[in-house]
Amino acid sequence: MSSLNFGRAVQAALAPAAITGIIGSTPARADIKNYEFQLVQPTVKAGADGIVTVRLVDKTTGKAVPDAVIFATRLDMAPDGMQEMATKVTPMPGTEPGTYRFKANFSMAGRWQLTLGAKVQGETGTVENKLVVEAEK
Ligand SMILES: [Cu+2]
Repeated sequence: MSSLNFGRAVQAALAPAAITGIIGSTPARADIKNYEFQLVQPTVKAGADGIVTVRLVDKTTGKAVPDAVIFATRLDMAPDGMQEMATKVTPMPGTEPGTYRFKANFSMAGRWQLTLGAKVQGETGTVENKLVVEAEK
């Protein structure tokens, strides 16, 4: 084996570890890691009918991704040390393709963590994101 080939073999062996180790990396091929949820607005009005809007984005194209199946949601105040302070999340119809809206009772001002799991059409695996939204009085 020439030294060049040996170098390639080592690179190939290390590649998967390198990809999982770098947060936000964008491998060239289609990959579920290329998708992420982003908050449309970082704040929400505290109260019973707070609406959080998120956009699912394909980071390789910057485009919003419609028709994802949201299968897991949790909203709690973990960012302010109140993990046990969780509230029900109700999905609402989106206002435009690629955006997803949720209604919840933001009973306390402060930082709330929205955990989302989703399946994207045509991709294996799941998108999992935690977003922090600030409830303001
Ligand atoms: Cu709280």
